[in-house]
Parts: sequence; structure tokens; C-alpha cells
Amino acid sequence: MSKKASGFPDLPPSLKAERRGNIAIVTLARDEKRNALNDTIVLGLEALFSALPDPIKAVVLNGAGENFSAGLDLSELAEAEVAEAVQHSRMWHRAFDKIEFGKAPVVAVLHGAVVGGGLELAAAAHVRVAERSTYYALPEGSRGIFLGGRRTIKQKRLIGASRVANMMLTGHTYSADDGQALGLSHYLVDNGKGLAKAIELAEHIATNAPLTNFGVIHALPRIAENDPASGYLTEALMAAIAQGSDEAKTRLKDFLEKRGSKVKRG
Ligand code: 1HE
Repeated sequence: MSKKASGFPDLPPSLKAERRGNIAIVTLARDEKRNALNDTIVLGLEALFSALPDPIKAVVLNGAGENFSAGLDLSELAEAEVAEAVQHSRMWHRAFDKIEFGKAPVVAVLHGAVVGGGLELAAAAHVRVAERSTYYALPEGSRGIFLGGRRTIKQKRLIGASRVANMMLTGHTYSADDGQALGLSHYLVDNGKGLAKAIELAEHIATNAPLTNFGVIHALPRIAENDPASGYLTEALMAAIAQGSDEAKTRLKDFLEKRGSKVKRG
């Protein structure tokens, strides 16, 4: 995809990206279909997160209108053959991998429906801010389909396979409060306050040492999945790489010479 003056690749009208300093604000802009994720949006996300401009150090991902996302665009799979459906699922895997294992940490703003593939998209982000209107559901059972966007793995880690099974089998919906207690969101805020909170968090993330952010995105989840011996080795290597950087040396010296910030009470 060609790049525009903004540095972002050309995107479809249903996906918007704007720069705000070194933050990108990415918006699912398909409110008329409740931000249902069709191939155009999923491919747009893949293109965008594959080619974030260099100055971007953190991304805020949100949805236009009253909902984050109603999940998979059901009209697109209605006629698909088995082979097409496999490729479709693999396309989602590819696109969401670019988000989760990309160049910059992603903060998602959740509100209204966070459903099916919309929950999968939210799960690909590194930090989630939920407004009180948020609700979470996996209606695959009633649609006759199955998880297709990495949730089998990812949501098992987030909320456990047994909760995923219950949501799919019974259509159980979790509220914003439930989601906060379960760890689906990290922050719970009043309606209309999510974007500002996410921007504040993204601006903080953008000030971190780049190698620490890299380690959190790329090393931390792999360490957690490694067998313990390999995990410890990966952790030691990542720690040494981060600590050995000039950036770390400067920041440590700044603190020791009373120029660095202090940790604030929660
Ligand atoms: C859609 C979709 C969609 C809305 N695909 N078109 N996801 C679902 O099973 C959720 C299905 N959607 C809903 O249950 C409801 O739309 C909502 C609760 C999210 C919102 O309700 P509401 O009353 O605000 O909106 P609406 O009137 O239902 O929808 C507005 C329009 O969006 C309408 O189209 P219109 O042409 O009649 O105006 C809807 O058809 C359309 N729309 N959601 C297509 N999902 C990789 S595996 C992933 C597997 C999954 O994601 S399964 C979950 C699928």
C-alpha cells in the first residue's frame, strides 16, 4: 500500500488513522454496521499495523458510535466454502498478530458491544480501557460458527478456557464491571471518558524506553509460554539487552543523580 503525507498507508473509509504527536489514534469507522469487521477493515488493520510510521510510539484503538465492534461481518461468511473459511481465519490471525506483536503498544477503548471478533480485536491490544456501557459476548454458538480469530489461544490466557466455553455455549454476556473483575479491562471509566484516558495512557507509554516497550510486546508473552528454563534464558537475554542500551544507562544515571521521576502512589 502507498503511504500518504501522514505516513500512514492508504486506508479504506471504514478505518481512520490520525497522528497526535507520537501517538496514532485509529478508529473503526463503520458505525452503520456497528463496526462489524469485514475483510476490508481486517486487511486495513494489517496494512496499518505492518507499516506504522517511525515517530509513532503508541496507538489508541477505538470504535465510532455506540459500540467498539459487533465482531465478524456475518454477511461475508454466509456463503463461504470450507477452504475460503480457513483462509479467512488465517487472514485474521495475520492481521491481529501485526497488532499484538507490532511496533508500538496498543491501548483499546471499549464501549457498547465488544462481541465475537470484536472481543478478539480488543484482546490483541496491550491495555484495555472500558467505559461503563461495555458488554462482552461470544455469540458464535447461536450463529453456528466457531472462534476464528486467535481467541481459542488468546482468550484462554485472558479469562480461561472454561469461561470462553460458557460464553459460547450459553450466550452469557459479561458486563463492564464483570470484565474489569475478570481482567478483560485494565481501567473502567465513565461513559465518554475512555478516549481521553486511553490517550493519557498512550502518551505515558510513548515516554518509556523503546527497548522496554519492545520487551513487553515481544518477549513477555513468549517468556510466559516457554518452558521455565527457556523462559528464564529469554528473560535474562532481554533484560541484558535493555539494560545495556545507552537509553537505560542515561535513565538510571538520571535517577541516581536526582533528575529522574519518582514512582507515584496508586
Ligand atoms: C452487522 C453485524 C455483524 C450488526 N455482521 N452486520 N457478531 C454478532 O453475532 C453480533 C451481531 N450484532 C448484534 O447482535 C447487534 O447488531 C448489536 C447488539 C451489536 C447492536 O445492536 P443494534 O440494535 O445497535 O444494531 P442493529 O440494528 O442490530 O445493527 C445495525 C446494522 O448493523 C444492521 O444492518 P442494517 O443494514 O439492517 O442497518 C445489522 O445487520 C448490522 N450488523 N452487527 C454484519 N456482526 C473470526 S471469528 C469471529 C466470530 C464472530 O465475530 S461471531 C460474532 C458475530
